[in-house]
This record gives sequence, structure tokens and C-alpha cells, in this order.
Amino acid sequence: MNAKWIGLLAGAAAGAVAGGVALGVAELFAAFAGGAQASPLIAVGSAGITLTPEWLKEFAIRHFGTNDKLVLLMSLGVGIGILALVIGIVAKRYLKVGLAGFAAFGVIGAVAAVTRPTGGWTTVIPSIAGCLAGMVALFLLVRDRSYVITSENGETSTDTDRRSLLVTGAGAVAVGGVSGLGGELLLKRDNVDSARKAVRLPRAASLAKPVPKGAQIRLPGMTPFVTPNKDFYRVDTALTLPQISPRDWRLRIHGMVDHVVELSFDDLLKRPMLERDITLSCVSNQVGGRYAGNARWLGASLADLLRQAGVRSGADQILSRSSDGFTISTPIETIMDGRDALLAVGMNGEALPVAHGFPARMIVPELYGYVSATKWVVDLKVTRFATDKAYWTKRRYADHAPIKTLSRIDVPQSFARVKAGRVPVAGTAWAQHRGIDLVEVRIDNGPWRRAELAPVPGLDTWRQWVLEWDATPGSHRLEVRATDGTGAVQPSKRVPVIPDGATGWHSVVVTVI
Ligand SMILES: Nc1nc2c(c(=O)[nH]1)N[C@H]1C(S)=C(S)[C@@H](COP(=O)(O)O)O[C@H]1N2
Ligand SMILES: [Mo]
Repeated sequence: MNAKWIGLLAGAAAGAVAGGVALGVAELFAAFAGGAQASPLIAVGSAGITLTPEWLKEFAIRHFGTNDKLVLLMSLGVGIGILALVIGIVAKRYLKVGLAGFAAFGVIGAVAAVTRPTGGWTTVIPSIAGCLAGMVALFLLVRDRSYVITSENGETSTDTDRRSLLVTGAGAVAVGGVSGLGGELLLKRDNVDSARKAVRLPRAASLAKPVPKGAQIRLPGMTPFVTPNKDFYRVDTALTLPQISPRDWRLRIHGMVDHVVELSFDDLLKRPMLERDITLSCVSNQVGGRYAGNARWLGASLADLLRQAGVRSGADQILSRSSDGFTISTPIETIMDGRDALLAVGMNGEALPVAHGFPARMIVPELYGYVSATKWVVDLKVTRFATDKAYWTKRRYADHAPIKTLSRIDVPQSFARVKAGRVPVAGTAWAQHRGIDLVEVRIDNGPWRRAELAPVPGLDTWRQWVLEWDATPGSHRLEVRATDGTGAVQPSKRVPVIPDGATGWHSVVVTVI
């Protein structure tokens, strides 16, 4: 290898190591100032999520699903890695330019952190400390280590002090690694997992209706009627999960109210608890999609809380806010009209999982999550649609968004090969709070046939259905549509997710052998 290539490689390695030092040191400082949200990768990633246009977010949710955040962080990591290599190479020739590159990173990280809704001034510290450490490392790694050797006969030559370079490099790797890992460990202190396990949920004052026998259609591949917490879909803008200790949690109800109400977690647990089976779904759910889940929630009545605060006339919206600054607008009327709108603390017999809003979240039957289901909720402002907009409604999504009637074929799966003869076709349909009255299936554009409906505990959950089909060899297209409790038939017209949810009929193609 010639000297030029060695120089390039050395520069790239110096950039990578200095970049590692910067991120590691930033992580360590984040453990003391600002928390995980303030570590530059998370801060820049979160700012990225806020700034991303909704079509791209929609694309990410659709294609990466719950992994969208992992994909974002990994792309960010790779991008920063490549930039660090380039900065290192440049720094070999032009040290000042390289240092300026690191400084720019620090500024971007600091600005991203401080402009987060939860960002106080201390959140700039991790980015700045990290970038200063990275600049020192870069300087030490690329500085000139050549020295002049004069031989006995007076001739001079130059050599490089490789040993000192190696020692510096190893030292930098150690500093980056130890501070990064140490920071990670220290940040884990903030985790509320043990506080969550210690929560004793109160007994329900009003029990859920028992789930009728037969609500679950027993077929291999069938969706479970109750979604286990670990399988419940997750959609949110949080790159790191908010860690809210129940001891510190407070809910403030204010705005157009007669009295401001403040509630601690203990106050909340003392309220009469309702236990209800409610199916939640996401506006980003495509026809045939999986962004719906059904759980048994335990929570206090939101309507009672609002009555206690005294909603002033003219108010038509609750603007709820999570601890990480995400907002949701919900029509007051849907909370007060007698449905089981909950401030929930329990999900399927345990405290809410952290990913699903621990210690408290909202659940309102019939409304898509983005207009109802605020996780990590800490603030309810009684206001007007004319005054306040929420996170997604500022981004072209509708203010009023009842969940649209959808039905889905779960078995057989699309492109399945099945044996000719009697084949059960089964699936799930939902029209929360209106209920499912009819599900029909047709094969190859034939006549619609009525499926058998499984029993349900109420109108607020999804409903399973099954139809026996005499399958003949060949390729067949199966289609499904549902009719809700108001008599409205699920429309065949495909409309996109934006602004208020997708519609269309789900179909699968199967090969019968
Ligand atoms: N704090 C917070 N709450 C949130 C969101 C969010 O991004 N942040 N997303 C909403 C959306 S769009 C949906 S569909 C539901 C999803 O709830 P889950 O993740 O428990 O399934 O949460 C809602 N509540
Ligand atoms: Mo959603």
C-alpha cells in the first residue's frame, strides 16, 4: 500500500474513532443532563420524526411497521458513520475543516435536543460535551507525529511515531466505549420497569361483560380475540419510551373549566374503575392490515373527570398532551355521550406496558388512536377546535375520525395453497361502538354469501366470522365486506389513509389443489 492510501485510511480511522468518542461521551453526559432524549442520535432522530413529511411517515409506518424507529436510528447511525470517515480524511489535510465538521454536528445535536417539546436548556449539554470530546480526539489522532532523525554522518530523515499514535487511538477507543456503555447503564436507572411491576391495580367497580364462549373462532392462523399485550401493535412518535414514575405522574385538567383539577396516580387509582373490552385501531391501518388490537382495559371514567372540572359552554375539544409533548384532539361530545371513554391504567390484567402508555393513557371507543388514545398522558386542556390543533391534525389528518368499518380475511392467508373440499374462510371485522351486524364473502365475483358471526361481549370490540366454502381446484379470489350496526355497508371504494382512514374490500387469492 502506498503512502497516500495509508494516509486516507488513517484519516478515516481517526474520524471513526473520534466520532465514537463524541457519541460515547454524549451518552455519558445524557445520563446526568437531559436524559436519553438529549443524547444526540435520539434528539436528531426525534426532530427528524417531527420534521418528516406525513407521506414519508406514512410510508415508514406501512413498510417498516413497528420497526420504523429501528430503521430510522440505523440509517442515522450509518449516515453519521460515513460523515465521520469523510471528516477524518479531510482533517488529515485541513485540521480546522475537520474540527468545524465536528462542531457542526454538536450544534445540530444541541439544537435538535433543545427544540424538542421536553427540551430544557440542559439538554444541549450532551451534544456539546460529546462534540468537544470528539474534537479533542480528532486533533490528537491526526496531528503530525513525524520527527527528524539525524544520523551520525549528518544526514537527516523523518519518521513517524507510530507507537504514540497507537496509544492515543487505543485510549480514544477506550474512552468512547467506556463512556458510551457507562452512559447506557446509568440511563437504565431511569427505567420504570420495577415501579410498574409494583403497581397494584384496584378491583374494578364495574366489571367487563364476560367474553361469550365462541367469540374466539378456533382455527389455525386465526387472530386471537384478545390481543396479548406483547403482540399489541404499537404506533407512536417516541424514539425512546417515556419513563414516568407513578410517584411523579400528575394529570392536570385545565382550560375552559370551572375548576382546575390535579390528579396523582394514587388519586386516579382511588376513582371507581371500569373494566371494558375495547378494540383500538390506527388510522394508518391499510385494508387487510394489522394495526388493530383488542384488550381488556381498566380505567377511570373520563366523563366523570371532566364533570368534576366543569366544562364551560363553548368548549368542544379536549387537547390531551403526553409527557413527551405529543398532542391529540378529541371531540368532548364523544367523551360525554355515555360511551366508556377511559383514563386507563390497566391492560389485560396488568399495569399498562410502558410502550402502551404507562402509567396512564386515554381510550375512547370508536375513535382512531390519533384522535383519542394518548399514551403517557399528563395534561388535558378543555378548549375549542377553532383554537387548538393537535400533532396529526396539524398534518392534514381530520379533526373528526370515527373508525371506519373494516373486515379482514385471516384464514386462509393470501397465496395459501389449500386442498379441495370444505375450507373454512374466517376473519375479523370491526366497526367499534356501532357493532358488526353482517359479514359477507364472495368468491370469484359470485353472489355475496352471509358468514356466520361469532358472539361478542358488546359493540366496542371487533367480531370474528366464518364461512364454509366448497373449494374447487384452481385459483380463486375471496372477498369480504361488513355491515355495521347502523346498516351502513363497508364501501368498496379504496381511499387512502389520509385524511381519515382507509376503506375498501379486503381480498385474498388462494390456490386450491
Ligand atoms: N403519546 C403518544 N400517544 C399516542 C401516539 C403517539 O405518537 N404518542 N400515537 C397514537 C396513535 S396514532 C395510535 S394508533 C395509538 C396506538 O396505541 P398503541 O401503540 O398502544 O397501540 O396511540 C396513540 N397515542
Ligand atoms: Mo394511529
